[in-house]
Amino acid sequence: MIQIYGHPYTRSTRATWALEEAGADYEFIPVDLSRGEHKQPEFLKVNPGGKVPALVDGNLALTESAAICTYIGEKFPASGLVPADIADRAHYFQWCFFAMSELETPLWTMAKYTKLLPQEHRIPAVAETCIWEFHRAASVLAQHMEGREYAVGSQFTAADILLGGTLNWARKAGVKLESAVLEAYAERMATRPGLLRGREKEAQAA
Ligand SMILES: N[C@@H](CCC(=O)N[C@@H](CS)C(=O)NCC(=O)O)C(=O)O
Repeated sequence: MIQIYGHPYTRSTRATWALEEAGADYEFIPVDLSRGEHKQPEFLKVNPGGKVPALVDGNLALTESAAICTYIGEKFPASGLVPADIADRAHYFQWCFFAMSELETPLWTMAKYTKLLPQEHRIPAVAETCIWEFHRAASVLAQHMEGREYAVGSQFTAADILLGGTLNWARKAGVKLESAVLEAYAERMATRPGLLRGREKEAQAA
């Protein structure tokens, strides 16, 4: 059975969300970040990088939430999480890479430099630039999402997990989306039953 190592309300929810959308059986193994369990030898054997999520499926150990969601989509093709059509799949990768590089990076940089890095490495003043950069990327997505339900083709894919999850991260961090189209998309993603079930599973195990 697939195992997901993670912590509630982190990027591991992308993995549990994808598994719930696929209707897959899986075990959620809590790694308590607040107690430093991600830096303990037991977890470092699973992910030497010391970060969640990590997926284990038999002999396969995999890290990076976008790669994990894509693996789940390919393991369960009926889920449609990764499109079968080659052109749709090309766009799927385009939007996954966009989510991880253009959209997420400014939020992650802001979080690290304002509260996560050791005090001596923080530079709170970068927050303003990060928000500006986030809006620059979000406006590209807003233009793309005009008149669309999902980011790729006409059905939900794991690209929506990465994009929708990141937009909701912004909202939670108090960064306004400044687009009615993106607000509606983020809300549709935030209320997906698969996401709510994934969160529930993480909360129960933690
Ligand atoms: N690019 C990685 C980032 C993973 C990551 O930074 N995870 C955070 C939780 S959301 C973590 O484990 N942080 C612990 C640490 O950096 O010490 C992914 O998308 O999976």
